[in-house]
Amino acid sequence: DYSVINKRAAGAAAVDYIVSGMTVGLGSGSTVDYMLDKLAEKVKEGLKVQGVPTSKKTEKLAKHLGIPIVDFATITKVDLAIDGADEVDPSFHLIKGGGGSLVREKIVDANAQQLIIIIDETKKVPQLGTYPLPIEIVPFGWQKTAEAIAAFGVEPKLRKLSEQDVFVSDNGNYILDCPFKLIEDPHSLHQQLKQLVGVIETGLFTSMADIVIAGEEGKVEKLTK
Ligand code: DER
Repeated sequence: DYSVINKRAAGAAAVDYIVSGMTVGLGSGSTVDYMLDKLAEKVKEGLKVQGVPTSKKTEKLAKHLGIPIVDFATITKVDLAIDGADEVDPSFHLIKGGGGSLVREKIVDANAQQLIIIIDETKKVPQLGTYPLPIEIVPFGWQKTAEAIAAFGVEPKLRKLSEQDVFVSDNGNYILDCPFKLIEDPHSLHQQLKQLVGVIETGLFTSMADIVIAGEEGKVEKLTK
């Protein structure tokens, strides 16, 4: 299907920005997984990189593919981070967190000199909000935190793996998916949500992305701000 071709094309194009000696933030999600396939090929051909994974899932796949991994605590800087997104608006503000890795993604992405976002073109939107905003919260008293978020006129939904199993992030927290529908001012909404007791991080990544690579019909469109 087209989205696989487009995600693969975007992932491959992002790898061209990696030069030997770089420390690279490795995002999470299916588009990044395709990027890792391509990166592994380049590593086999001699490219020297060390990867900083943004999830246990990415770490496992990167190791399986032979991509060197470094402990984030030991490195001084991330030269380049490559990550996916659920929505991208014309100002390059993002909604992320569909895969549940938004906290580690935001920490690594925020510490990168440059952030490249790889998507298939269906993620491009005129305004953020159609995709329910993921918000990572402390499990203790989560219902109270959900009520505080509901005061913003949204119905937060606790992310579950199944009827019985609540989703738990790599950091041991819960995620609420919040269908805001239309987000007029992503940065201001993020700031208001972030201040609520019990909220750890939101999936609003504002003013962070430098380059967006969108796969469309197998080609790639490279957008810079
Ligand atoms: O969870 C995330 O933020 C991921 O980047 C994710 O949203 C992108 O997922 P995809 O590449 O599988 O579409």
